[in-house]
Amino acid sequence: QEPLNRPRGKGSVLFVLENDDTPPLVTTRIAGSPSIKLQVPERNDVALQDLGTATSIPIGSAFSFFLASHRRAAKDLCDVFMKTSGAKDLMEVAARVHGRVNESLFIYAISFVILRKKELQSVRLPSFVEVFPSRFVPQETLAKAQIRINRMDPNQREPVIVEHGLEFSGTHLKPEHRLSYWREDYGLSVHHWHWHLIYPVGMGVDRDRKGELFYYMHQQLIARYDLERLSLGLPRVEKLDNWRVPIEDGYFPKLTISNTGRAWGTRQDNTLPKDFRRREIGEFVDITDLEIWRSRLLDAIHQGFMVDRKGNKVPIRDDVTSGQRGIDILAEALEADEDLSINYPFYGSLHNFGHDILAFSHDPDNAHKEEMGVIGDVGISVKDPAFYRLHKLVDDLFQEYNVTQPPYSEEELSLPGITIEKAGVVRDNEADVLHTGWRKREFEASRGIEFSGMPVILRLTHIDHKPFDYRLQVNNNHRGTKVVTVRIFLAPKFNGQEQEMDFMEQRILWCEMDKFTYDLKPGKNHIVRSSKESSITNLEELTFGDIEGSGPGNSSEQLAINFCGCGWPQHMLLPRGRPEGMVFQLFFMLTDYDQDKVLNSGQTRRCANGVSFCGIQDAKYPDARPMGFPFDRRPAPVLSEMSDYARLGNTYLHDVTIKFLGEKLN
Ligand code: CUO
Repeated sequence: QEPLNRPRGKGSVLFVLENDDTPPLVTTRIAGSPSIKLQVPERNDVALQDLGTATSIPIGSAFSFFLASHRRAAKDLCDVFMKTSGAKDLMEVAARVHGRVNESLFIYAISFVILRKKELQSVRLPSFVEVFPSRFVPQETLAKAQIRINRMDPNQREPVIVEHGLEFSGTHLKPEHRLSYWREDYGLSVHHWHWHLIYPVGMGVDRDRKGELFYYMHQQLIARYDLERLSLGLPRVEKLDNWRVPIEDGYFPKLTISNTGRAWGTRQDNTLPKDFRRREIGEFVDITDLEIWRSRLLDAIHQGFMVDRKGNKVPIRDDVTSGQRGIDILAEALEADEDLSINYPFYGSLHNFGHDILAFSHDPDNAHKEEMGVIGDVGISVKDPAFYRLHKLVDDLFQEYNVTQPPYSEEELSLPGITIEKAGVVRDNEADVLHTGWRKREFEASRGIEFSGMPVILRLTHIDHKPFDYRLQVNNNHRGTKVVTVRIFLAPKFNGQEQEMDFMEQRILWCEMDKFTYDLKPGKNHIVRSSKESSITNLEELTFGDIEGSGPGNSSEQLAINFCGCGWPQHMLLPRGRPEGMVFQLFFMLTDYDQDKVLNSGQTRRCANGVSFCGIQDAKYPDARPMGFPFDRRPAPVLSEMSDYARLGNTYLHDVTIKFLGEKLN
C-alpha cells in the first residue's frame, strides 16, 4: 500500500487537506498507472450500479461536456459524490469509483463537488496542467523525456525538465500558427475549464446571471483574441456562419487525452462540416438543425420575444422589471442549457452542437474510430482556431440582440460633481508605454506523468508583461465622500486598415482591464491601482520552487482546482502589441456605486479574483449594470463618437503604447 504521507512531488496527490493536523492525505493516482497501487477502502456502499450512466463513457476516451449523454454521465457521478459527507468520505468513495469511470469525467465530478460543498472549501486539487500534462505537451516530447529518464542514474535528484513552446502545434508557414502561443496558452485553457465548471449547463446549476456571463466572458475572450490578431497584423476573426463550406484552418494538436495514449482527433485544412452521426455516443444532429436554430434565435431577437414550451410569448429586454434580463433568457437558449432554456426543443442547442459538429467533422459517423477533436473538450477547446470562429458566431447573435436595446442617455452615463482630471498608466517610472514578451513557467508534472517516481518539471513558454499601475487624478466636488465604481477598458486605436475606428467598430473590441470601488474624499484624489489587482484575472503569482521543498500550500495555489482557479490568466492581461509599439486606447469611467451595488453580495469570500468573469461564490454578481457597460449598447445620437465622451467629466480617454520585447522582457 502507498504510505499516506508520501511527500508531494513524488507521486500522486489527489487531495490535500489544509488546516488539518494529519499529514497531507494522499490517495489515488489520477492518470492510470499500473505501478501505483490504489488505496481502496473497504466500503460496500458504492456499487457499480449506483453510478448510473457514469460508466457509459469508455476509459481513456474523451469526455465532452458539449454532448448531452456525457452531461448525463457527469450528473450521475456528481450525484454520487454530492451524497458524501466531508473530505474523508468523498475521498473514499472517489477511490472506489476511480478506475471504473472515464478519467476526465472523474476529475470533472470531483472538481464539481469540491466547488459546491461548503465543508470541502479547504480541499483542493492540483492544477489542471499538473493533472493532465498530456493535454499541454505533445506525446512525442513526453516520450523523449521518458527515454532520458530510463537512461538516468536512479539516484539522480535533479529534476527532469520537459520543455514545450514556442511554436506549439505547428510552424509559421500558416498565418494562423502565429497565434498558437495565445490559443495554446496553459492559462487560457485552465481559465476556460474553470469557468465552465462553475457555470455548467444541464447540471441543475442556476447561478445569478449565468447566461449573461456566458455571453460576456466569451465576448471578452473574442475581443482579446482580436486584439492579439491586430497586434500580429492578422485580420479579425470571422464568424462561422456558413456550415456548408469547408473550414479553411485545420488543427493538429499532437496531444493525448490521458496516459492511455489515445490521441485527440485532428482536422485537415478545408474540412467540410458534416451531419453528426455518432451512434455510440447516441447523438445525432444535422447541419440543417443548426441553421434552423440560428434562424429562430434571430427571429426572437428581432421580434423582441421568445416563445416558451406552452406557446406563450416571453419578452426579451434588458430592463429587469420583467424579472430576468433578456440577455439571460437568450443565452440560456443559445448555449444551451436543457433545464434552463425557455424552449429547448424549439431553440435547440446551437452552441453546444456547434462544438460537436466541429469536434467530429473529421469522422462524423465513427467510420474511422477516431476520437473527437479538442474543440469537444471544455478545457482545451480554446486551442483550435475554429473555436473562435464558432464563438464569433455566438457573439454575433448576442450583439444583434444588444443593439436592439435602447442606447444609454447622457444622464445615465454621467456622474455630476465628479471629474477625472488625468488618467494613464506607469510602468517602471515610465508613463504610458507598456512592455510584453516571453517568459517561461514551470509546473510540477510528477503527479500527472509517471516517470518512475522521478521529479519532473514541465517548462512552458508563454506571453507575459511587465506589471504596471493605473493612475487617476479625480476631483470630487461634493461636500462628502462619494463612492464610485472605477471601470477601465482597453481597445486598439486603429483597425486593420490603420484607420481610427468609429464607435460601433471599436465598441466590441473594448476589453475590461479592471473594475473596482473607490471612496472619493472631497476635493482632489489620487488613485493608484496595480495591474495585478485586475477584476478579470486570477492571482497567479506562482513561481514554482524546488520540487522537494514544495509544501502543499504553495506552487500553483491560484491555478488549483477550486473557485479561486477561475479568472483570466494574469500573464495574458495585455495584448502583445508590436516591437515598434502599437497604439491602444484606455477608457476610464467612474459610475455611482449607489446605482451599481448589488444587495446580498457582501459575504466574505475566499477568492477576490476574476470576479468580472467568474462572479462570486455563493453570491450575486456584484455589479448591477449590464455586463460590458457602457459598451454593450449602441451609442445615443448625442454621444455617437468616443470623442463626445470627453464632455462627460466622469470619463477619460487616453492613448498608451504596447511594445513587444520578445525574449528581452525583464
Ligand atoms: Cu466556452 Cu463554447 O462555451 O466553449
